[in-house]
Amino acid sequence: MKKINLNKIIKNGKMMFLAYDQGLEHGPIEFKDKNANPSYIIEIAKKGKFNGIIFQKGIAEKYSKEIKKSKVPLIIKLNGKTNIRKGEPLSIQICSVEEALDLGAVAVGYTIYIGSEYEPVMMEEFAKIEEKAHKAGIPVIAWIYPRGKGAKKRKKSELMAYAGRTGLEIGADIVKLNYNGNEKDLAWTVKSAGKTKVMIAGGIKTDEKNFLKEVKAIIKAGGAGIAVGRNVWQSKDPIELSKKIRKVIFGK
Ligand code: FBP
Repeated sequence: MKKINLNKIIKNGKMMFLAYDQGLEHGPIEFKDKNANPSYIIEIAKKGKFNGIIFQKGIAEKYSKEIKKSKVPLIIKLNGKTNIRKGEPLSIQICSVEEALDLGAVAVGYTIYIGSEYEPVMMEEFAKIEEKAHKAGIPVIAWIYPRGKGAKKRKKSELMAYAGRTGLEIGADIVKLNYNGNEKDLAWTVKSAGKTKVMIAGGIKTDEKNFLKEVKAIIKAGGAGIAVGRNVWQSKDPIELSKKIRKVIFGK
């Protein structure tokens, strides 16, 4: 087993990634003019000094020149889905570890909906991805979102910690979670995740002040950072906001 190289995407134990897979997950409804263009997002990632940019394989391939030029580390999401299909959540693999490596990815990501009827399908795919990625020496990020029938009627705080622990148990280097807004619950989640780093998703666009307050709370509770999308690229001044986020996470 090769040593897993986290240094390309983590600095001093912290991380700040720009997520841009919402075009598939939610559709172009999330975009307005400029931010529909991946080149604009790459520019934000570069000028905003993000430690990683998260794309699906299509954008990684079509904009490979711009990504390489920006020198922002590329993270490829290996599964995905639209929000058109209804029913129990399932996100199936659409890109292999080999293809991601060929496209220049320094880490790969995969979503698991724990609690879904399809959880075993995603667990199995993740296991194969984790094995391949770790053999190649690259980190694996697990988006772990409790959803579907099984997750209903369960406490959000309990599920958040369960998601963190799941990340550790299945071999994820970083687990990406939705924050329930409670610092104590997050501190317990971080503890439950052990040596797997806990990163928080940005969520829908909110007021800048509130967002920065939340990032502060996340870091205080022991979170390693965020993978933010809409709050940054839907902002009027994404670079300025990125600088502020950076200051909260890295202190400079
Ligand atoms: P945002 O910061 O825009 O919320 O992005 C984080 C993210 O995890 C994306 O990677 C993904 O496309 C989206 O949220 C998933 O959204 P949903 O919670 O609706 O499945």
